[in-house]
Amino acid sequence: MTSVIDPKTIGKPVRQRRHIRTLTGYTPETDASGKEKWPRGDETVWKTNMRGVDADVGDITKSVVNHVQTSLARQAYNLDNLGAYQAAALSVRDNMLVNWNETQLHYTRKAPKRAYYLSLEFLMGRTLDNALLNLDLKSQYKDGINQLGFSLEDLLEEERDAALGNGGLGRLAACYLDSSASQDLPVWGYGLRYKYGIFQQLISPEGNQLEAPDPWLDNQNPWELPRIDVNYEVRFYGQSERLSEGHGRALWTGGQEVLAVAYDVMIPGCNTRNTNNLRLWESKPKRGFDLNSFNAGNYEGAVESSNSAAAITSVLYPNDHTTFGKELRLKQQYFWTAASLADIIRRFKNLGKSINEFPDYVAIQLNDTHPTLAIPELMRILIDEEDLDWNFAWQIVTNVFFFTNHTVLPEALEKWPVPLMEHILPRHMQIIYDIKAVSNTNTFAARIFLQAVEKKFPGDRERLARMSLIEEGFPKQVRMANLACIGSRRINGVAELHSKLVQTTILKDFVEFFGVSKFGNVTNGITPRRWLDQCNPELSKLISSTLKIDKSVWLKDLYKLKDLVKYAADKGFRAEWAAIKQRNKERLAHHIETTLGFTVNTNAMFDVQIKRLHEYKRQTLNILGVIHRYLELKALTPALRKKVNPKVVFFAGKAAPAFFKTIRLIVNVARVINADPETKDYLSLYFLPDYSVSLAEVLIPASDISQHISTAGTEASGTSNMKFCLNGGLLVGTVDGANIEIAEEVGEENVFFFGHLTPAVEDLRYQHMYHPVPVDEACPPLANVLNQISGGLFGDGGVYEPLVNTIRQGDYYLVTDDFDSYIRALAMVDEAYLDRDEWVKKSICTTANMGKFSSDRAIMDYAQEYWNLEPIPVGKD
Ligand code: 26V
Repeated sequence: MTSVIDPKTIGKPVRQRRHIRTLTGYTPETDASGKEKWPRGDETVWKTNMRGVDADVGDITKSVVNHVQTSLARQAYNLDNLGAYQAAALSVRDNMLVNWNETQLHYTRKAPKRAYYLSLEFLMGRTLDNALLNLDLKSQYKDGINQLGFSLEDLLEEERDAALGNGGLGRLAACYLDSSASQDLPVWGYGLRYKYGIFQQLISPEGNQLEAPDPWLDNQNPWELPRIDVNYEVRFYGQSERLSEGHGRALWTGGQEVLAVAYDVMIPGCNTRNTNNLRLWESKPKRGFDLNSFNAGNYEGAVESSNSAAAITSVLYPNDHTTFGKELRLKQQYFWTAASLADIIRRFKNLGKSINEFPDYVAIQLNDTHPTLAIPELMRILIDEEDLDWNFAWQIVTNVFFFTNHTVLPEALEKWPVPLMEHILPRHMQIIYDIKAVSNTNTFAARIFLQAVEKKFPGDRERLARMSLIEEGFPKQVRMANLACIGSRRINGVAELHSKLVQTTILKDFVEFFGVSKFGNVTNGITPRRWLDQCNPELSKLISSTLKIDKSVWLKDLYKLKDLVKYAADKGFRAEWAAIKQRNKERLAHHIETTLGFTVNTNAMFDVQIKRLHEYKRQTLNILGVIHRYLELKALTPALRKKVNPKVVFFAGKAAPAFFKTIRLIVNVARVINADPETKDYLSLYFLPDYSVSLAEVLIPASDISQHISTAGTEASGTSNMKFCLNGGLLVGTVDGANIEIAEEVGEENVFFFGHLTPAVEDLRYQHMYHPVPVDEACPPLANVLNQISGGLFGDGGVYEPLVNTIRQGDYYLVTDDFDSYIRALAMVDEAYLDRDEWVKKSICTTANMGKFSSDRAIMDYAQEYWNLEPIPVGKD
């Protein structure tokens, strides 16, 4: 580790010195005496708001100037890009507010069934550009901002990403919010307002990952609306005393009470006035301060209790092993589910309906097991507060919740130690034991649980143990996936293969018990607004002009892209398509040059792997492949080398400590090969630090080929694969997750598949265990690569010994078994790329066939097959 960080090497964007300027192009009106009259707030509210048709450039400049002077309290002649961004954002927010208010009023009046998406992560990225596009106001703002002497492009760069997520699961939640609003569905998101999002990643000159906090709220956040008046008390610890025999009411008292305060984030739909809500909770001490302790002279105690309340929403946990068993993480989960449920119930009660109608008006989607405590929490409310009978309460609960599983990796399944649960949530632990034990002859017993299982599968003790909510051991643990499964109406996986695996592995016993109809699949999707129109505006324009349809139409019916197939035969169209890809590569190269100081060869094929680092995602396979390519290039004569396709390989992704070495290897391989005069024109490599949604928006449109190379059966879906394909990038990948369905849609001839299939994986692992074959025999080219690393070609080989030895010994994720096939697939990519005309045809056909992967399709699947929800368009009746 080093403490000396050279910004040029590690590539943190070096902030330019603030450039103070004057707002130009805006001449204030003058009154009769010649005094300047600056715009007031009430003059800057739009008259008509439907997609901003009436918002002309004059309105916009007025509104921005007004915000500079009032909301920011700054002078028009004293403004930098950050101030101008904030004023522009506040002005766009005014626009959204009108629609948002109208939408909420409309939903209240119509009283439809609503769905709530409970997710501990919402990886939103930046908002300004997305809001401008969804409101159809981008060109007006571009002109308005220009008139004021600034550039919209510069202002967009001022915004910090809202990075309240780890990766795919959080970004999926953000795409689903965009689609819910765009499809006019009454859906709200509920999450936490972390003070610090996912850590910022720095790479030291030695190639070590360094982490820094992400203080994303340091600059005022213009996109959130604090709702100090919307707050709930949440209890932790204390005692729970049963008030009756059996499974009746209990009284939970004492402990710590924390306040949950709401912050609302508006979610504008595309080409609609529907603007939904994402409600994020912040924790606060119930009383600013514990007065009792303070008065007793225990000042530290008073501060401690207020700190411990605020700590609950202070930081997003990385989703690696360090998360498990952490008291604060459990408190986060309960704090968030309790506040969200209280809010949902309050809204339902305002309808004046009886509580047994709750499932007719409310559907709650559990995004992974993180919000599973909502199940015992709703039981607690119905039994202890609403005084319902246990069976009746259970019937309501099991008709309200829906559960999405996002991984079948056993080590990723959440479990909570029983002693910790008993300590923090004593009442919920009682309820969980009640769910486990209840057995009478009514509806509940007919369905669940152990006695009912026993009845269906008499004597099958192992099955009983597997299905139990409590895993035996020291300590005993609560299995959250089992609880989510029995407490939900339906359960789904996120891609066809993954959903099958869920049903045949981790939840097999439950499928046999409940029947298969309770289990389904909703293949993930991505929003084409952000992942095509916003990140690749030139391609979006070309598509609209070619298809001769307004983008607002095809962006909401992505199957319309299919008509592009016929243009693949058109030479002129292909040339335009290729030129856009080239300009996107140059845009990426420019970004890298200005942030990292590296000059990237834009005449090369761009090969990208961007995702969290994990053994199962096999970034190691990729870097070992790069080394193999380098060694082959070195072995060629200069004349033969000239015939090789130049390639630039990009990596980006944040890592848990267990995978720091992989980053270090990538950075040090880059150092060697980028400096090798013999090969650097043919192969170069970059690790881009601090992967984020915004970086993905620059990388994805520039990619020719991207890598989705998880061991078969381990990546539930993947969603970046969809983003690359939508932007005309091809895939090299394993037969895993959504790769399979992408190939079904775009044609297998357009995907470079390799590797063993899912059913073979278990057998291979068995063979490794009982009939190990040394890597020199199993795969000589790989053995050569490993020997070069150990031999010190990329610096001290000893550093990489653990990583290299894992592979030498036949690793669990089968790098050795798939290496040959991987190298062959990459050779096929090279060959295909040589015929550029054919390549561009493949690229066009890929984009054209991505209709299925719109998150609009996915969200409508949930609405129809799970939640039973109808669109409620604003202003259409
Ligand atoms: C978490 C952990 C934590 C412990 C170590 C191993 C491990 C492996 C995976 C995970 C991820 C858990 C849930 C998750 O984020 N799943 C991702 O969800 C995406 C959206 O459905 C999907 O596209 C990704 O394939 C899936 O990994």
